[in-house]
Amino acid sequence: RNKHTLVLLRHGESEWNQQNKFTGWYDVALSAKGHQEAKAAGALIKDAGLTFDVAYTSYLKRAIRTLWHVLEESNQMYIPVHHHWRLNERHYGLLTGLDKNETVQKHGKEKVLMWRRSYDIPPPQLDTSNEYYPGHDRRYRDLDTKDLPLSESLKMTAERVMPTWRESIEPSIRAGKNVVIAAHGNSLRALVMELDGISKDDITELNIPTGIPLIYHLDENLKPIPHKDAIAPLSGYYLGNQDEIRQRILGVKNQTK
Ligand code: DG2
Repeated sequence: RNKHTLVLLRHGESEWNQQNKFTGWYDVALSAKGHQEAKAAGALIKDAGLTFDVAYTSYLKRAIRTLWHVLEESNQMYIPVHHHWRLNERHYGLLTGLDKNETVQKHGKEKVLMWRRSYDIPPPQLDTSNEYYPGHDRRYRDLDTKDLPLSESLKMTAERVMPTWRESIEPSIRAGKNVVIAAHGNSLRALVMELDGISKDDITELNIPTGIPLIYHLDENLKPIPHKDAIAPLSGYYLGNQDEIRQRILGVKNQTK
């Protein structure tokens, strides 16, 4: 029944993850720990014998660098890599650069949880004069203004992630290619929500840890085949020590206490 294997990977810890700041489209580097996590992910992929024909990643260097580490560690640096702005992290709007816990102190835990994890409530919007408005960044110069976010809910993120899935990634998988996607906490939440048919309620509970490969076995219709080590509501499973992975998932949740 297992026809295809798809590997999803949130980048290793970034400097702003480490400092507990909202990041979104800000192009922050990996922390020293993040580099190690990415290399460890590559070693796990190598040991599991996972091979890739093509890779997809975002326009942001924390995801790109993570992919490079994985491909280097697993001796697969030769494969084509496609960069898509559509795989970028959810844009955090006016929260970009703010400390997650200070934001809780200012606005309350409930509100911040809505901004971080609700399906359709976007964080407050920035305006086009804000330094974090993507229209100031050369790499987005070919985008329509309507595609340049001022802030994004998970729903809005899904609406711009899924065209890349349908038009580029899904056809590659159907053509028999082994695909790896290196992206972000929320762009991956949007993707697995669709893949696994996760409800708007259940998606609020889903937190994806940094630097841990998430493996999906798909049938011929690209429906995920639930794995015995899958952690609900996902059908895919994380490679590595399962206790440590559960701790790391909890760590993401507890960034806003
Ligand atoms: C984080 C996710 O994105 O933050 O934008 O701050 O995956 O690129 O580190 P990533 C950010 P939360 O939604 O988990 O607060």
